[in-house]
Amino acid sequence: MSENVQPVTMQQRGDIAIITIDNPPVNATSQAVRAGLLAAIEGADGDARIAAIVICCAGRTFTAGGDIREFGKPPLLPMLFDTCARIEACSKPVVCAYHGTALGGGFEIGLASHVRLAAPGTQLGLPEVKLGLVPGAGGTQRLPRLIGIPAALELAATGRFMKAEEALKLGAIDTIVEGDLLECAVDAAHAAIEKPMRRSGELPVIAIGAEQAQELLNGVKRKARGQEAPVIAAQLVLESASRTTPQGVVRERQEFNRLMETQQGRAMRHIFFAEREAARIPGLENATAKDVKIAGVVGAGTMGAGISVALLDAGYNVVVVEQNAEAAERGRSRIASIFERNVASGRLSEQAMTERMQRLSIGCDLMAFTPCDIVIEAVFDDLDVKRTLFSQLSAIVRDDCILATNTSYLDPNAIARDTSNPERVAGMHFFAPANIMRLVETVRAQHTSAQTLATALAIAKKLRKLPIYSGVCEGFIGNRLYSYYRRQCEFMLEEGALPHEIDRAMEDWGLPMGPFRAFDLSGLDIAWALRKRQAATRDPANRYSHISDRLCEMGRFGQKTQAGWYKYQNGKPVADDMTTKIILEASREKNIARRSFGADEIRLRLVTALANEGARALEEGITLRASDIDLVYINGYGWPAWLGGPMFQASEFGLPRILEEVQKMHARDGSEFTPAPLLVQAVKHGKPIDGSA
Ligand code: T1G
Repeated sequence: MSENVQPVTMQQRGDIAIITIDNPPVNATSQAVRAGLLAAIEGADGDARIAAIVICCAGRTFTAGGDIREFGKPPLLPMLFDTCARIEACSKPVVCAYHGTALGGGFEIGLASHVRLAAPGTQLGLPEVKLGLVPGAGGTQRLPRLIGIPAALELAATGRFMKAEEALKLGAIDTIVEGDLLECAVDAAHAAIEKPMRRSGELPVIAIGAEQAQELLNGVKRKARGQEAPVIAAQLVLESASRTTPQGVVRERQEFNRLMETQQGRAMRHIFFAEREAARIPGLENATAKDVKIAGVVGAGTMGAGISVALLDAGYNVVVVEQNAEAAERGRSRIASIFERNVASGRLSEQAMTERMQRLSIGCDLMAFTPCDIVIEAVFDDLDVKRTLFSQLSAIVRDDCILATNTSYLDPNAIARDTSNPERVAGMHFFAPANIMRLVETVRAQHTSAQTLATALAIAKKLRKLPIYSGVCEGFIGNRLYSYYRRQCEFMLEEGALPHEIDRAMEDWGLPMGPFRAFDLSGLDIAWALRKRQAATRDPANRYSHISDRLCEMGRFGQKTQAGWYKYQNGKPVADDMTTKIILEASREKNIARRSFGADEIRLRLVTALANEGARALEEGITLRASDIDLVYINGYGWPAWLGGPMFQASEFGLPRILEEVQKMHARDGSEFTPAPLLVQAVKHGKPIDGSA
C-alpha cells in the first residue's frame, strides 16, 4: 500500500473546510492519515473563518478501515479513537461523505461526525471481527446510539457489509445523495451551520430487556462456534447502554488491544493477506484472461448442478448437457430446486430465479456446446469416460474454447491425452456443494497456457470463489494431504482412540465437523475405491489400517447407508458398538496395547500429518506457498479462519515439535511419513515452512 507523503489535505471553500484523505489503494487509516486528520480537524476547529467541515476521500473508496499492515506492531499515536473523539467534540458541524466501502475505522470516522452522507452504491460495515478483532474507534458505542442495540449488535458481530439503503433505513446515515458527492457534502455543511449539533456519542442508547439481550448474545455465541471476537463485539454493544461513550470506548479499546495479540487475531490477519497473496501466480504477470460469455457444463448431477448454479448466479449463459433426456430433466429440476431453496430462504427473488433459468439451456446433445467459451466437465470420475468426452468435445467446440475438468483425483494430462490443443485444458476442482463452497483448486496441466489458467482463475473469481493454484498430482492439494490426515485418524483408532473422541477433539477446537463425521458424510466408499486401486502398488512396509475396509465390506458407507463410522438415528450420528468391536479387533490383530489420547495430542498428530505432506507438496511445486494450503483447508474442508489453517497451526505448535512428531510417525508408520526436507530445513534454520513463489 503506497502512502502519500501528505495523505490528508485541507482546502477552504468559502467558510467550509474540505478535508480529503488520499492514501491509496483503500485510504486505510495509517498513522499518517490519523495524524493528518487530527491536525486538520484541530486546525479547522480553531480557524474563525471556518464554519463547517467536510471529510471525504479521494480514489475508489472512503476509508476501508485501519491499516492492517500496522497490526501486531507497537501502536503509533494518534490512535483512531482519539481522532474520532476530536471529530465528535468539534465545535463546528462535521459532514462525512462516504463512498465505496466505508468499513471499520472508516465507518467509525463517520459515526463520530455530525452528519453522514453516502453516494449510491456505498457499502458500510464493521468487519473487524473478520480479522479476529472488534471495532476500536467507538463503533460499538456510537452505532447503537444511532440504530439501536439489536441492529448494531448484528452488524458488529457478523462484520457484514450493508448497503447505503439499509444504512439509511436504520439511521446510520442521513442521506444518500445523487449527483456530485462533494458538492452535496458542502451544501449539507452549509445547512448544518444553523442547526443544533447532533453528536452520536451523546445520544441515549435505547435499553433492551435482559432476556432479549441474553437471547441476542446466545445467538452470537452459537454462530461464533468458538470464535472470540463476535461475542466480545456483541457484549460491547450490549454494555453501551450502561456506559457513557468515552467509558465504552476505553473498554472497547482494551478488548481491541487484547484480541490483537490472540492466536485467533493473528490467524485471521494471516488469512486476510493469504487470500490476496493467492492471486499472485508466477508466469501469469502478463497473461490476460479471455472474455467468457457462454459456459458449458457436462453433467448435471450434484457437482454439475452446483457448478451450473454458480455460473448462472455470476451472470453467465449456461449450456448443460446430460447423457439423455431423462437425466437432463432431472438435472434441470436439480438446478431449479437449488434456486427454489434460495427463494424460500429470501436469498433470491422469484424474478431473479426466473432470469437465471432463462439463461440456462439443458439437453443431451454435445453439439449444444458449439458456441461455448469454456466447457467444464463434471461427469463420473472415470478416466476413460473423461478422456473420451474431452476428445469428443475438442471436435465440437472452437479451438480456443477452454476445456476444464472438475476431477478430484484423476490426472488432467491423462484426461487431455486425446484432446486437440491441450494448451486450452485446465483443471477446475470445485468442492461440494459447488454453488456454496468458495474453493476451486485451479490446476495447471502440462500444456495449460498462461491465458487458459488466467481465464480459469478469472471465472472462479467472477463466481465469487477463491481459486487456488495447484500443479498435477493425485488429489491436487486438499485431497492429497487429506489422505495422510485420514490415515493418522485411523492409526489412532488402532492405538486406542475412538471415532467420537477424535471428532470431539477437532470439533472442540473449532472444526464444524470432526473427521469421522466428515468421512461418513462424504462416503467411505470413495476412499475405499481409491485404496483398492492403489492396493497392487502399496508398499507392504507402510502401515495400513483395515478398519475402514472392514466397514465398507459390510456395506457401511456412512450417512448414505445409515451406518459408517457411526450409526445414524434420525440423521444424527451415534457411536456404534459394531464400529468399536472392529476397532478393538484391529488393535488385537496388531498386538497394539490401547491407550487414551488427549485432545492436544490428537490435534498435533493431525496437523503434523497435513503439514508434513504440505511441505512435500511445496517442494514439488504442486502448491506455491504454505498459506495457499491454509486457504484450501479453510475454504474446502471447513477449517475456521480463526484457526488459520494447518500450516499456520503447525507453526503455532512449533516446527520442532512437528518434526519430532513426524519422526515418530516415520519410525512407527513407514516411509509415507518420512520428514519432508523442507520441514527439516525450516527447523534447522528456525524459519517457517515456506515455498513462497
Ligand atoms: N489495511 C491495509 N491494506 C488493506 C486494507 C486495510 N484495511 N484493506 C485492503 N488493503 C489492501 C489489500 O491488502 C490489497 O493490497 C489492496 O488493499 C486491495 O484490497 C479502529 C483499526 C476494502 C473491501 O477489515 O475488506 O478499521 O494485495 O484486494 O477486493 O476499528 O480490501 O493490492 O497489495 O481486498 O476491492 C477494518 C479490509 C480494519 C477491511 C476492498 N477494515 N479490506 O476489496 O481489494 S480494522 C477491514 C477489505 C479497523 C478500527 C480498526 C477489502 C475491501 P495488495 P483488495 P477489494
